[in-house]
Amino acid sequence: MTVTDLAALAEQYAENGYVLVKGLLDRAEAAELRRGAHRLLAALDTGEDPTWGAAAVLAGGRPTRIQHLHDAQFHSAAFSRLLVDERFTSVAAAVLGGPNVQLHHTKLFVKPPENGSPFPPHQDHPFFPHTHHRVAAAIFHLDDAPEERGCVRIVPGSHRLGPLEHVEEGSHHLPQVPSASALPLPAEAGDVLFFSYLTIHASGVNTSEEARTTWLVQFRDPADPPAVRTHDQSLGQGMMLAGVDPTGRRNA
Ligand SMILES: O=C(O)CCC(=O)C(=O)O
Repeated sequence: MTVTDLAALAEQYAENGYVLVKGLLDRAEAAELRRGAHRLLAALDTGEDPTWGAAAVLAGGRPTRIQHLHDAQFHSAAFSRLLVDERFTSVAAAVLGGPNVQLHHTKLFVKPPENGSPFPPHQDHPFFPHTHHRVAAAIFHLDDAPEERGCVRIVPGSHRLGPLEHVEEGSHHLPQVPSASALPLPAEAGDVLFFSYLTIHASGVNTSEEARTTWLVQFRDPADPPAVRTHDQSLGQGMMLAGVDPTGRRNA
């Protein structure tokens, strides 16, 4: 990626609160990671279903389900390599607006076919608030995510609203924001969606016959301290993915 490309991506991110980077990984790499992701989930899935309580309304009252795994990079080196892959870290640094990128946490998601759980509209901010809001997510698409597979939806520009009051019913969400008002962002295997933790986002039910597989990486500027210590249990939190931590703060 050239410096000009990175500057253009950073500009889109600053304007809209997100940027979808097409083909950051090639399809063969995404397919290999997808196989690894499904192997990990088959071996390590605890059976715990992280479907949010408020998801049922979006699914018309039907039961839905989703599989997840924290810290895939502690189980497979392919995911560790991805965390420091320059194709990813160069964009991560560009959207944060500085050279330093620090890991917050990761989560592998598989939305199974036919009834894969949706996510209600929310910002990620209330889950792990930081002082300067220089925190962002990257969703690696390991298979195609058209709208019928429950792709991510975004409210463009909503990061400019700042932190919003969320309703907490098991999880923080924004019942006043209809999911249909968020823009669907269909993606292909290898695409990576970057968005601010202040950007309102959601995702739909997977009603298709294929699973939707994604790897979510949350990262931050190391100079942005947590406003509240939450989410500290994530393995590897504080690991530097690009640049250095100029603060000398101990993260462990
Ligand atoms: O992967 C998705 O469908 C959305 C996940 C999400 O919004 C989250 O984990 O905060």
